[in-house]
Amino acid sequence: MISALINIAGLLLIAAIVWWFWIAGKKSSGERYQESLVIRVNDGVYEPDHITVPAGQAVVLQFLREDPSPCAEYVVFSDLDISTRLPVHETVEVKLPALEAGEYPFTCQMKMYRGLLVAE
Ligand SMILES: [Cu+2]
Repeated sequence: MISALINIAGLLLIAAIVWWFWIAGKKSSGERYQESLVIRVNDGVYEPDHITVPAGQAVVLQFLREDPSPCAEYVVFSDLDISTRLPVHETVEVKLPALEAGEYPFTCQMKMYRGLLVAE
């Protein structure tokens, strides 16, 4: 009986740890849009890769590509028909129209770099 309780406590502890790192880790990689936001493109990732913007309001994102790999040359918002070339070491503005609330993934042209824009 006592060992069963200890097992349950152990499982709860593991669940708490998984929850903490998974949820907390996901949140920490995100960023909320404020006036301007620079998204760095480097080493196969967008940083931040999870961006929250206000719905119903046009926003301008800035991308700074530091990765010379041709894979990173374009950033594509496929749901919005936006595809923008990113010259290396230049900050490029990507203007987004007012969006309905929802999720809008963005990727490189080969979908190896992945990010998520959330309008809310
Ligand atoms: Cu790519």
